Amino acid sequence: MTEATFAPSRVAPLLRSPVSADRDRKEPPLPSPARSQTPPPSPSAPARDSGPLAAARVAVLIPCLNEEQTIAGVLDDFRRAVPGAELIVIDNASCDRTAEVAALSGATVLEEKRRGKGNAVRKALRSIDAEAYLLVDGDGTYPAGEAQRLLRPVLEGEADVVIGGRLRDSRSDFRLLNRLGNRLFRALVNLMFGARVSDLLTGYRAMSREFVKRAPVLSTGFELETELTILALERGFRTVEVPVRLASRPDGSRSKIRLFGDGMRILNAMFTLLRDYRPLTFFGGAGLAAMLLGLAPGLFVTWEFMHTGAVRIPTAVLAVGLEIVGVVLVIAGVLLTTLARRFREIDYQLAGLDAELRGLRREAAERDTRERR
Ligand SMILES: Nc1nc2c(ncn2[C@@H]2O[C@H](COP(=O)(O)OP(=O)(O)O)[C@@H](O)[C@H]2O)c(=O)[nH]1
Ligand SMILES: [Mg+2]
Repeated sequence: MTEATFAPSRVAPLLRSPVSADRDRKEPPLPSPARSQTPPPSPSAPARDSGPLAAARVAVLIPCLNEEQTIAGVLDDFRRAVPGAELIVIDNASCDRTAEVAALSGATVLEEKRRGKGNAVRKALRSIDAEAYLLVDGDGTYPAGEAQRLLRPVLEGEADVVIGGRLRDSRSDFRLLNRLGNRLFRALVNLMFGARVSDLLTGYRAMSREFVKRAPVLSTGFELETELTILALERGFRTVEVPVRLASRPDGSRSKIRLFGDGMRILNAMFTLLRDYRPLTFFGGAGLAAMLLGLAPGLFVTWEFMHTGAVRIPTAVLAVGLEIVGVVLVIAGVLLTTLARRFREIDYQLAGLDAELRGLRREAAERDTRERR
């Protein structure tokens, strides 16, 4: 990996919540020993563990469904762009010869029975051990030439997630509807989570071992990218973005994303993650809305009672009902926030234990090697 392949000035940190504010830096710093010694729980500790279990330094993960036409070219490009990387194609029983072509091109082919990009990627994330992971489509639309720029901040311990953002580069070949959808979802996520993501749905991203092993990816389909982005931000992983240029699929190759079905999945994933990671925003927001809604009938019956002495019972009941629902929702939000915090503490402690265990394993392996010599 050479210095020339990386342009730090074009890396945009996604500054956001106070959780990650101290980790996001405008100037990507040089890797410093002090940072690599950051005690764990910090998910930001560079993934430099190359103990006995660590296999490859870089794993390129390529989920594929019927990409026979492009997969060989993608594999060639990435083999050249990231020499020595392990190339993994995850196939979901494609109807064409994707798996065969991939194997002939020297990739490790993983089979996943359950359809869906999320299922395929999760299988690879769980079973492959590497220091850095590069996720990319098998359709040849992402430039392999940018792979080093995405991987470098991860390998140097400067970032846990590097997003290849397609929207900043106006030359990107992006269908209008996709661009609009992406913009809408991006605006929603930025609003709901206080983030500054420029491309939520990109399929090109580099991830550290720490992120892959610690972020619970539960998506089954195309909501995967949304989940990966929100998990990185909400769990305080250092996330940066580098612009990449998207190419178009060659003639005869088809995108698997369905505008409506997958759009709904993505929207659903966003609200589910908001509910789980920001319960006060989710329930508190709904509660506040109910209370504001209840104000109209409430003020009306009060005004009427003061002027005529009469009370419309149904309107009064509606007002009181909405206020009670509102208060209950806010209380739920407060309780769930406390609970979520408790879980974060447990997660923090588990991260500490995990790092300690890895340290012990590394020491044992080093001792073994010394004794054998
Ligand atoms: N294994 C697997 N890969 C999939 C599935 N659906 C999509 N992919 C792959 O995920 C990547 C992204 O899908 P694509 O159709 O390019 O979506 P787009 O980039 O949003 O148009 C491609 O490499 C697809 O072949 C699936 O169900 N299983
Ligand atoms: Mg694609």
